[in-house]
Amino acid sequence: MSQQCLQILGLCFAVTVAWCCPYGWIKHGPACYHLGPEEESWFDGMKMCQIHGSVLASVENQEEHNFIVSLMRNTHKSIVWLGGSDWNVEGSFVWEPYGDQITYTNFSPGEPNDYKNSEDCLLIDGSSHKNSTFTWDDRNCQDSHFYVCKQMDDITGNLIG
Ligand SMILES: [Ca+2]
Ligand SMILES: [Ca+2]
Repeated sequence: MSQQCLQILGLCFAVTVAWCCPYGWIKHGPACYHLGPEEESWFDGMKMCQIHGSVLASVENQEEHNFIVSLMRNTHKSIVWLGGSDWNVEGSFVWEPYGDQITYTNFSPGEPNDYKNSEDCLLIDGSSHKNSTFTWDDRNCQDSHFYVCKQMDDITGNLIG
């Protein structure tokens, strides 16, 4: 199925069943993704995503994980925040802000470990510290890292020209 789209005068016109992502965002499956250009705390990363009509990314399966890792590699970002947190109930990670259950995980061995009882936010770590494995870790939400926003096709998908 073709996934081309036309952008004319700022309006999107879908060709076949596709839609347009905002400029600077990358379409993959039923969502658009954007890597934040600056390092932020998990909270500020979530806020920045929300300003742009999205949330910190959830990861539903291995294929989506691999896609986000490819974004990280292409932009030379070794660590990015995801939308997962166990801030609400320690040890029970959900996808914020909706509280969706996490069904797929890709944690590093020994993670999540809630180190010093202070780690409540999820990230993908592809740094040499984790042997460039691009696996998940819980970290202190106040730490500053790049982050990945995800915008679902809730509204734009219906704007067929
Ligand atoms: Ca925790
Ligand atoms: Ca940890």
